[in-house]
Amino acid sequence: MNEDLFQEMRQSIIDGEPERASDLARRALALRLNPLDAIRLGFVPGLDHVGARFGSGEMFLPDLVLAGEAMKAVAALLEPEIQRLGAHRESLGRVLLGTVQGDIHEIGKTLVSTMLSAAGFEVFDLGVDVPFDDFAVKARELAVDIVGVSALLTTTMTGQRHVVEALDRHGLRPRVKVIVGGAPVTRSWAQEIGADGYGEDAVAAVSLARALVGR
Ligand code: B1M
Repeated sequence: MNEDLFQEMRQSIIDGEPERASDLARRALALRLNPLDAIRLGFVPGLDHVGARFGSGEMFLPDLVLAGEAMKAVAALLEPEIQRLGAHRESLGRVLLGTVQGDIHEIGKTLVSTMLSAAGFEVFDLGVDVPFDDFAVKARELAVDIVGVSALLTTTMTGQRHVVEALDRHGLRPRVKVIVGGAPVTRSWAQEIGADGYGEDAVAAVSLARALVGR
């Protein structure tokens, strides 16, 4: 039965219909489906489909925009429930998060942010298109334990290296740990730029952050 619902979710993103997608997200909540399963198994496969078709020239920028809008509407509905499921935890540490300069992809980064706070981290989300130095300035100001840098484009993932360098220049390394993620990012890239780890998805980002603060 959930398979049919997941299929409808996937299609609502492919069709770029925020209201239909929101209705399906509400239905998932009413059915007490795990909101992360709805995201991972229902809605994200729709985004992946649109992304692949965009990459091969069969879908166009407006399709990408509409799919993104539909996904944002869904995330706004499901994220409070993800938070609620993880509420009541003690603070595990402070994390500063943002999508790197030049990059406005926010959906994955916001999911990572939600999961980290649900797991018990205090999260400061700088949003998207964050200048390299801002990560360092804010990391010092907020006395964070971890800086997380998201990048979705092969052209902007190089900015993750600049963030590591900015933290070095501000004398914050190695005390402040750096985690990187985003579709084009790999473990070997994280190693190459001197980051402390790479999260393949939001769940892996939480495990990594816990390991880095010794929890
Ligand atoms: Co863009 N886009 N986009 N886009 N977009 C991709 C990334 C692309 C792969 C599509 C494609 O061509 N197949 C392609 C990149 C190609 C490349 O560089 N190799 C691409 C392109 C080219 C572009 C533009 C350049 C298009 C143009 O203008 N010609 C443009 C760039 C704008 C810019 O940033 N400067 C652009 C714009 C957009 C929209 C604005 C329309 C929209 C974003 C809307 C928004 O965020 N508000 C959009 C979308 C929706 C996508 C796709 C379809 C979906 C991205 C997404 O939200 N995925 C994407 C194709 C794809 O990924 N299938 C694509 C769902 C999300 C849950 O996953 O973000 O991967 P993801 O996050 C995951 C993990 O990666 C990980 O955990 C998350 C949750 O599990 N993760 C972390 C992410 N950050 C992490 C940080 C961590 C740890 C883990 O630690 C800190």
